[in-house]
Amino acid sequence: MFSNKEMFTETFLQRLEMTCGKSFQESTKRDHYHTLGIMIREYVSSNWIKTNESYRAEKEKQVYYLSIEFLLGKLLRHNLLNLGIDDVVEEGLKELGIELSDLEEMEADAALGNGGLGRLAACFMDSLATLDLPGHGCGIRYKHGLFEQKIVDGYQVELPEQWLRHGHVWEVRKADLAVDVPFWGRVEAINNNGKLEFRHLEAETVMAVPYDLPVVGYQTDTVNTLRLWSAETTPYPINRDIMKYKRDTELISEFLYPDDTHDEGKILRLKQQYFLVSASIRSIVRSYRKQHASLIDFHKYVGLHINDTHPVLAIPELMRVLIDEEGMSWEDAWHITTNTISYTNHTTLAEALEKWPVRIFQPLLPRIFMIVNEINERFCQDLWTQYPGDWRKIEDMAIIAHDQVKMAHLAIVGSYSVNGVAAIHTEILKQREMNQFYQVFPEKFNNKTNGITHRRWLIKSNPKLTSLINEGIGTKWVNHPEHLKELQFFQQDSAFLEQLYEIKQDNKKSLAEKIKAKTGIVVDPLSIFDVQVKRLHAYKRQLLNVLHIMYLYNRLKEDSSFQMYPRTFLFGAKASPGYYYAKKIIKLINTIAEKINNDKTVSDKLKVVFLENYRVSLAEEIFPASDVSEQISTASKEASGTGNMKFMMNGALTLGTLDGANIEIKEHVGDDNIFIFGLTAEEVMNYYQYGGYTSVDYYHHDKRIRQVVDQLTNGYFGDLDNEFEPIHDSLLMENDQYFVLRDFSSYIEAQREVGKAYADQNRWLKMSLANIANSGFFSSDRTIQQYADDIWNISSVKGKVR
Ligand code: GL4
Repeated sequence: MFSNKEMFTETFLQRLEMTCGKSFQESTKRDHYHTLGIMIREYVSSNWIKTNESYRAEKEKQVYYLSIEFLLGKLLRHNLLNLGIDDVVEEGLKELGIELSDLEEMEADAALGNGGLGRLAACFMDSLATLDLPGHGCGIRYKHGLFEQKIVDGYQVELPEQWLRHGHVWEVRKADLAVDVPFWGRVEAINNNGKLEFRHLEAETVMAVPYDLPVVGYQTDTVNTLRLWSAETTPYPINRDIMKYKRDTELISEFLYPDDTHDEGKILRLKQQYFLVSASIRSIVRSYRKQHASLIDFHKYVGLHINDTHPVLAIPELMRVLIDEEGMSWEDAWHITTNTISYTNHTTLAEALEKWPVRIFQPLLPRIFMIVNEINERFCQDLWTQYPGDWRKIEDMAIIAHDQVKMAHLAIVGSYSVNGVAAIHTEILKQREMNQFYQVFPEKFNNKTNGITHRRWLIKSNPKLTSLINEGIGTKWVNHPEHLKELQFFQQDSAFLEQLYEIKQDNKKSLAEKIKAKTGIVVDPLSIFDVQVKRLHAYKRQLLNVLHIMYLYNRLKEDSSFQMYPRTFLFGAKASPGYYYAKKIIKLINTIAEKINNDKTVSDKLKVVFLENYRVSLAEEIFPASDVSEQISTASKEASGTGNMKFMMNGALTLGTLDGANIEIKEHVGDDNIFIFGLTAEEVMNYYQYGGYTSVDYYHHDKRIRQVVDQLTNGYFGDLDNEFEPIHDSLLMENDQYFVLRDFSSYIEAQREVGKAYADQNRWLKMSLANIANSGFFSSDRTIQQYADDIWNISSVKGKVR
């Protein structure tokens, strides 16, 4: 049906009538979108079935990527591109008077994630399928994804997200594959001929129903599966208050927790975690059982990867299945489990390290708690043998201590691989945060620097740049992004650089139009588009950016001879609804924007725009139109960052600290093609450890700082009733935990360099080209190949799917 335009239009019209029960004349854009979606899903279904059949027939080892978040965004254009039918469809629809881009507007972003961690999982799905690797995703089908953000009077207001309102055309509900997940109740031990057996009695059972999405690789027949679980009531609950049972059950897959950098100590969150893990493992074991007589070789055929600690209950859950359901000994079960599970750590922020009070954990998951307890006791005994008498160390490292279950400790002890997400992050884990564990299990620790799929973040989102690259170096970079390096040959080619310039300008114009339409603010595409888009968090230091803008504004107002290249500062950020300080920063950005944008005396030099409801689909319009990529976190705090890679790939230059993957970006582009400033991670950590920083000294000794900090509270931006006092206090009274004032001067200096470099267009374009040319390393294809080779031990099945 997609082999040519004519076949496509014919089938499309037929299907439209069949699925929507309407004539073409009566039909709406939504009907068109829906029909096209169904056609595509139908088109992939035979390869989907064949992929699964071949995995079974070949007894391939398969990996399941367990993640509490998958930040997918829209799938229509992405699927068309991967299937190689985007042109046929676009042209065919045109014949019918339909614009494909209008249909894309109909699709809701699947926002089942918060930020980097969830988007990484989505990029990994794309790379796994594209590399023909047997790897699937397991997640939760939240009824409401990440909240929709509105800005009202400068403040963030959250609305429930409604992505399922019109259904989700890519999913297939598989009610027949539902599994039961038990909570609460009690455990009874039974002596069966001298062997203790455990039964979980009087549990409240939740039915987990899978919704499968096909994950289509780029120009390959491989179609993997992303299985999202939905919580439903079991048909015959016994002895219950039915309404309460229904509410409690459905709540499990109702909302995504809107924060990934905080440990949410809520029963519901723990329920979600066990729900995901238990449903996934039950269904994986069930299909495994059809192929294998026992689970004794399970680890040779199955890998379970846990994306941060949220799915760490996979460890005791697999132990439970092996012991209670398969009758294995503890030792056999432990051998299998610790050779099946691998774990990625995504943050060293203390507030994100999950800990569960025993008083919550034990009653909710009684059998799982017993197993965790046993794992802990055995681990502590081992430590005792290794460090006899060192109570202190054992207490620090225990999985359960002070009535808390420490999820990261469980993850390290129960897995065979622990990886960080950028070189510096892994070093910090090994040398500092997890050093005690590193000493006991050095062989488990390894680094896998994050990556992003260049298919979505370059080919799909920046088609003009993609064409230019293809004209320059052909298309082999598409399958082997490291070939982007060949773009370096065009460093001296002024015609090529000119085209690069034109493309960036076109993309900036489109974004400018969008900004005008959404906000009424007119921005000049000839100004520098200086962009910070990411979650709002103190450590990411949007505040440093704002203070710099205030400084520029002051200079322009006070000194008529002050020269600067015109700038447009763009922000996009959601603050977690309960994160008071982050919300204040949003209000601050909007407040200074209001004043600056309405001041005619600076309007040819400075504009500030806050883009509402930052999300995957908006990000796809922003990266191609950016000149400067703000990556200004306090060094040591951002584990990797992945936005930094998306900017780079689209030719924006990084202005950043030596944090996370910025360091590796610098190594790849070279010192001349990046702007680095601020404290190093080492310096930051030394300040934390030994002290020596007094923020008020910087306030007193630098009048630029004094001026902008005073302006937070002196009414300069309007009478706001001490609105920004908490920000002011964080800088002075609380000694500026994130070293904003410490790095201020160095940041201003780096920003000046940015302005200077941009003014020399030829120099800038060469720098921009160097960034694109060296971005191949940051493709998630490279990352996933490393996971496949070093951690999972799986290989390409290319050619096996027939
Ligand atoms: C994060 C990190 O904060 C971010 O630096 C990293 O790029 C991302 C993916 O590895 O993981 N960790 C948490 S928690 N949320 C993130 O986005």
